[in-house]
Amino acid sequence: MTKQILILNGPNLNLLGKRQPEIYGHDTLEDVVANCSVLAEELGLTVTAAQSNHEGDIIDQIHSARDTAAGIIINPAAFTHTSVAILDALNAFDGIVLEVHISNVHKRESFRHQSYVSLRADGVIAGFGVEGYTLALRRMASVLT
Ligand code: DHK
Repeated sequence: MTKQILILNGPNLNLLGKRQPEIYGHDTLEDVVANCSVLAEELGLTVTAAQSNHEGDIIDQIHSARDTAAGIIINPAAFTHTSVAILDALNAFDGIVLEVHISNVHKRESFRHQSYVSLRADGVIAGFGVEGYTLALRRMASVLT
């Protein structure tokens, strides 16, 4: 059985490729998931992906991952900076957690410099564009396989 990785994206990332492309680029979330699925096969991993604009749905996805996934690659988007509830859910997950931000949040408004999720994340990638997701997947493979 290959190890499963959940790629979990938060609010507004369903608009990736259309929303503020000068910040988030032109690739869509479907492109990101397709690239990760191809790479996962090369790396001997399996990928599942979910996106939600709702905090509770993201928490439910993390709870489900407790029984199914060895790792979570999460871009909580704006919830990064606000959600103690997502931090608590991730603290109830035993696998590897990698936090991805497409933009360099540290170069942006000061409210984006704070991340609750970073208190749990095993690693953080920011500012590498959507390539951050495949970099995180490669890191998952080196840690898990
Ligand atoms: C995406 C968002 O939607 C923002 O709310 C975050 C993050 C940054 C990103 O860079 O992927 O502040």
